[in-house]
Amino acid sequence: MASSQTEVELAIVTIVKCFFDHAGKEGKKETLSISEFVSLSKKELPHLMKDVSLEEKMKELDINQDNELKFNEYWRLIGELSKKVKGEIKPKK
Ligand SMILES: [Ca+2]
Ligand SMILES: [Ca+2]
Repeated sequence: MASSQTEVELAIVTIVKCFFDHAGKEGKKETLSISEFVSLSKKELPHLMKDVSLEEKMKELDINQDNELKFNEYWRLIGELSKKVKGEIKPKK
């Protein structure tokens, strides 16, 4: 990747890489099992996910109920967490 990437571009790359790094640990390489989801949440999102029941969140995100999270299912979590962060950041006046 080019070194001229902006902070925001790098943040997006990091989010995508984070998914595949964890998804590749066991079973299907392109989806997160419950244990991969738990380790991703604990390792990469410890502050944002600290009050969240990971088993319930997994069920909520797993739209097709196959006990695996595809990228588009994981992506909804990023959307939710972004809203949570947005609530904590006040816009400049
Ligand atoms: Ca996997
Ligand atoms: Ca699924």
